[in-house]
Amino acid sequence: MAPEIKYTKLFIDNKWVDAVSGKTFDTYNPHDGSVIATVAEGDEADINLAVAAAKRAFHRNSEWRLMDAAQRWAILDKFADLVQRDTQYLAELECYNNGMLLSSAILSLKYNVVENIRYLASLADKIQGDTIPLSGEVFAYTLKQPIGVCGLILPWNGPILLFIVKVVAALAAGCTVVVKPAEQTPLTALALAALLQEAGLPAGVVNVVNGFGVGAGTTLTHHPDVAKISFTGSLEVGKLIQQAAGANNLKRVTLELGGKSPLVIMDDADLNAAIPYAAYSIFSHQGQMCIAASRVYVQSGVYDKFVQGAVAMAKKRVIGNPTDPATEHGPQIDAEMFNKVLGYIEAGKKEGAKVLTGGKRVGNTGYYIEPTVFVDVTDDMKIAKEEIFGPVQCILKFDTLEEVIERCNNTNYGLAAGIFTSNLNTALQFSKHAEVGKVWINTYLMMGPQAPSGGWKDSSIGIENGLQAVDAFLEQKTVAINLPKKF
Ligand code: TXE
Repeated sequence: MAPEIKYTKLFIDNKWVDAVSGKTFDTYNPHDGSVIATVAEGDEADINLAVAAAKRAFHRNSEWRLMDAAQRWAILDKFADLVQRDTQYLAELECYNNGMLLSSAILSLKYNVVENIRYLASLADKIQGDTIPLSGEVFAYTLKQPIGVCGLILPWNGPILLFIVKVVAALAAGCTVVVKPAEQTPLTALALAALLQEAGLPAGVVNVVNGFGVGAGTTLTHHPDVAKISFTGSLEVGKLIQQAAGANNLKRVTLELGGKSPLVIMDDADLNAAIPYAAYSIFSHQGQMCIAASRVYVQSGVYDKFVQGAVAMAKKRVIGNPTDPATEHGPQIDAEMFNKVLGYIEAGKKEGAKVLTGGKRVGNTGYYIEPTVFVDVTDDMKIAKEEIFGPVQCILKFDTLEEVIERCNNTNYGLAAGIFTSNLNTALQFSKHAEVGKVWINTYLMMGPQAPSGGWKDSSIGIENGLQAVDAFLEQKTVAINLPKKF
C-alpha cells in the first residue's frame, strides 16, 4: 500500500505554506506513472521568502548563531534518531516517488543515511583554526565561520542521501539553508524537513521550496543574499549555475556533476568477483548513479569469458515493482529519462555496437528498461562518450595497461574509476594515473561518509563528505593581534 503523504506544501520559517502564486504540480510513481501527490509549486516569490527567513535565522544575534556547536551536533544527532525511527516510512516514500527498490532504500537508510548524519553532525564542534606566529610583535590566529545562507539544489537520483549530505554538512558548519529538491522527487525532502523541525531546529534554519529549475532554481542561484550554492545534477545545468553564481554577487559553488566512469578488468583479475561487481556497478538503481561504471574495459585475454558472464548477470536480474522484495531492477525515474536512455540504445546500435541482451522497454506501463549489454563499443561512439544514466553496460576491449589508462582518461569527465587485477603494481599505477576523484581496486561503489568525495575535470568542483565536508560551508578569517612585547 502507498505510504501516507503527510507533507505537500512549502516549508518556510518552520511553517507549512502554500506557494504565493497558489500553483501546484503533480508528482508521480515511476512504477506506473500514476500521480501520488500534488505539491505546492514554489517560484521566485517563495524563494525570496525562504531566503529572507534563512537570512533572519543567520543574523549574528539569532538563536542559531548563538547556539553552541555542541548543541548543533545534539540537534542533528536527534535528527538521526528520528530518521532511524521513521526508516520504513521514508524508504517507502523514496520507493514510491523515485522508483528505488524498497529493499535498497531500507538498507541505505539504516546503514548509509543515518551513519552520514551522525558523522557530519559530529564535525560541528571540531571546526578549528590555526595559531600563526608572525614576524615582529604580532600574533595571528584564524577563525572558520559559516558562510551564510546556502542554496542547496538537489537531483532526483538519491533524494534522501543527497539531502543529508548537503543539509547536514551545511548545518554542522552553522549555515542556514534553502533547499530546492528535484521536481521529480519532492516528497522525502519535505518529510526530512519535518523531522529537522521535530529535532528542534530554530525557525528559518532549514527551508524547503519545491519547484522547477527555471523559476525556483534560477531565483536561488541569482539571489544576492545567498552566499553559496551546492548543486548536484547535470553538467549542463552545473555550467549555468556557475555563471549565475557570479551574476549578482560572488557565490561560493560546489558542483557534483556527471560521469562516464571506466572500470578496467585485467587478464589477471578474479572474474568471479569482477563480473558481478561490473554488473552491480552499472545496473544498481537502473544505472541512475553519477559514479556508475558505464565503460567497462576488458583485457583481450579474458574478454570472451567476461562478456559471457556479463550477459548472464544482466539476463538474470529480476525486473519488477520496486516494492517487491524479490525485485532487483526497477523503473527509470520518468518518461524523459526513459526516452533518453532508449535513445542512447538506438544510437549505439546505429553506430555499430552490438546488443547482446536487453535493449528494450519492459511492459507497457511505467518506465522499465531491460538491463542492456553492448559489445563492439569503440571510444568514439556516443554511448562511450556521453552519460546515459541508465542500465546500459558498454564493454570495450583493450590490450595493454598503458593503452587503457590513456583511453580511460580520454574524456572530459573525471568522477570515478575502478580496476580488477591481482597485481598490486598494476592497481597502484592505474590509481595514480587515472584522472578521477576516486578509484576502486577490486571493488566498486564502496563509499562512506568518512571518505572525501569529489571529481576531476568537468565532473565536480569541491568535495563532499570526509573531514573536509564542512569546509565547503565555511569562510576563513585571519586575526592579527599587536602584542606589547614579542613572546
Ligand atoms: O538534471 P538537472 P536532470 C545527469 C544525468 C541526467 C542528466 C539530466 O546524466 O541524464 O543529468 O537530469 C535543477 N538553475 N544527472 O534533467 O536538470 C532541477 O530542478 C538552477 C547527474 O534531472 O541538472 C533539479 O533540482 N537549478 C546527476 C536539479 O537542478 C536548476 C543527478 C538537477 O536537474 C536549473 C541527476 C537551473 N537553470 C542527473 N535547471 C548526478 N550528478 O548524480 C535545473 N535545475
